[in-house]
Amino acid sequence: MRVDRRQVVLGALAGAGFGVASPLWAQAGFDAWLGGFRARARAAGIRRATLDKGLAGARYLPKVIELDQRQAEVAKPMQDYLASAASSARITGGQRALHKWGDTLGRIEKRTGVPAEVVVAIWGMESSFGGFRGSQPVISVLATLAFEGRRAGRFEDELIAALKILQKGHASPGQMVGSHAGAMGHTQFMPSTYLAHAVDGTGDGTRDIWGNDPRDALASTAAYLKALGWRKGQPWGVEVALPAGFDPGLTGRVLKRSRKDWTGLGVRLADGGTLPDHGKGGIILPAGPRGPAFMIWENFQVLKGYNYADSYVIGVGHLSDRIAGGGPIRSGFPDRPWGMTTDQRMALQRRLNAAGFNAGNPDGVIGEKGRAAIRAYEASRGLRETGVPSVALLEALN
Ligand SMILES: [Ca+2]
Repeated sequence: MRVDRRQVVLGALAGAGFGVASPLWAQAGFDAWLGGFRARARAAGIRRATLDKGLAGARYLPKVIELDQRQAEVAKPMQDYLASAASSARITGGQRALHKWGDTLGRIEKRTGVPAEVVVAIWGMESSFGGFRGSQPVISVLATLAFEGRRAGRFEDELIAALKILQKGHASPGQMVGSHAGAMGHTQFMPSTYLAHAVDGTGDGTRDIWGNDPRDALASTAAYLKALGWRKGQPWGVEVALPAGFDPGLTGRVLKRSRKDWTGLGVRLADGGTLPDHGKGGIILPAGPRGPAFMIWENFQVLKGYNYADSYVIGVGHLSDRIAGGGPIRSGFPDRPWGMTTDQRMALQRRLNAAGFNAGNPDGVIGEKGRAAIRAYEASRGLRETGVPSVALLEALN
């Protein structure tokens, strides 16, 4: 209903002679949308005074929509992504942060079981250790995305959550700055995450994730991971070596086996050591069978709660290992993951989507979602379920 009303308003404005791409046209539609939003926010428990204060300076931000649409484009190759996620500057910055905030992080780790280096790695990925927390007015960002973004409903909920933060007095509208996607503070919390999981790490009664002091944000990050089910003592994942001739159809996040079974299949740690025992785990091949292989357990999924992309989780995990003194990933990366060009991988994702198997955004990265789609396709055709992308599969889907 919300979308329909918006389209009616926009349609009327377009008919009145406003150009489709005109900022004036968008601003007028946005202002009309805000009127309807106020009523829905009131119904969700936001007081009139909060709305007056919170929405006073709200404006349409065309750049936010431009960046939101750009996210859907081709993803970076995994090795480039990891080189930037765990750059030498970021590893050094993480080690410095670990030293500087060691006492705080130690207390946080004791309380939540989340290792200091994992919290610091997220801090590094999200804001370069507080250096880039974002300077966009979050209310306007969220209102723009709720008005016109790809996931309008989700962002309207986030806008209401942001207004609740104001209403509860946690922040002023001026303090609530963040990214072009509405994420706030040192570890880029969305407003709903803040409301559900932010904690006071300094003991002064505030939950300030925005200010220069990172302690509330760091404590909140660990509290969030704990709430998502973080298991103390379990790594995010470990790099493993697969024996020659290993069947890639045995890999995939959901295909879990015991340490004994994997060891029996010839799987070892990448450095040749024996596998650790953290219960049943799966093996993922983020760049296909000729690239690195990682064994993962529950904490991999916990980190996906922060950002669903496998590449993000591997980036945070690997950065945390490096900050703690670990070495680089041992395996090289293939030029063509799964033996396919980027265009072929994107075409495969599009064809799977068109055939009704959700392979996700066709960005050329066939991760666990794409592999699940392939397994579902194979099952529907009575084929052996491998989840393995290939040119032959691409052609079969034509
Ligand atoms: Ca505080």
